[in-house]
Amino acid sequence: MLKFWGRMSSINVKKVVWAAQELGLAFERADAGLHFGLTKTPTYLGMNPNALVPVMDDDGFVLWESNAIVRYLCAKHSLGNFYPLDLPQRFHAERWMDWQQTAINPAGRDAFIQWVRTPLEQRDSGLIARSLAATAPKLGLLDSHLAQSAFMGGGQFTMADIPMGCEIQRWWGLPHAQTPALAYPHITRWYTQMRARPASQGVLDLTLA
Ligand SMILES: N[C@@H](CCC(=O)N[C@@H](CS)C(=O)NCC(=O)O)C(=O)O
Repeated sequence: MLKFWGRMSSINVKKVVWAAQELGLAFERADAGLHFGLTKTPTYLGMNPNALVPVMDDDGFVLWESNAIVRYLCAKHSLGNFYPLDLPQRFHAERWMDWQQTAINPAGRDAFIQWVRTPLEQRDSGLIARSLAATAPKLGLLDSHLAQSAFMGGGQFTMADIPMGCEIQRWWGLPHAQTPALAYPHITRWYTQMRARPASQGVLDLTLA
């Protein structure tokens, strides 16, 4: 049985749930993290010593790191399709998954934490301003990429669309982003397609919490 631990308010849990739904897999999910707790129990720490969500258990194979879980599931169930076999195609997709984790996500993290997780009276507007400024060039770069490419990894949907779709779901949900279609038409075109995928329901249609 495929099982995930993690709350659906986490961007990283959203990725693995969307991947499993996209692949048509039967799975269970148990809430964990933030107010759900569980992540610091000995059993959970035995699965993920980082005390973070998500964790996956696939018939005894335990894995943490959301993008690694997405890669694993796509390689296991969609080799040559969501997980490209051609090496340049595969690493084109891999590169954008790494960029999501190491470039655009850290840039936008403070704005998200401040606006969504921090009470109004404790909010640091300087942190928000710096996070917005850091994210704008990344969104510009992403928009230019999607002007040339139908999907993140090329001409078809691959594993690389999943982490970025969850990233944009989070960014578009923040209070500053009322007119993204004007500023980022190509991200908007692509994200509209992601939202229309039946398997993204229950993930990209969630409101930020
Ligand atoms: N690089 C890790 C990051 C995991 C992570 O930071 N998870 C956050 C939620 S997005 C978390 O566990 N926060 C603490 C909590 O929910 O208790 C991954 O992609 O899986």
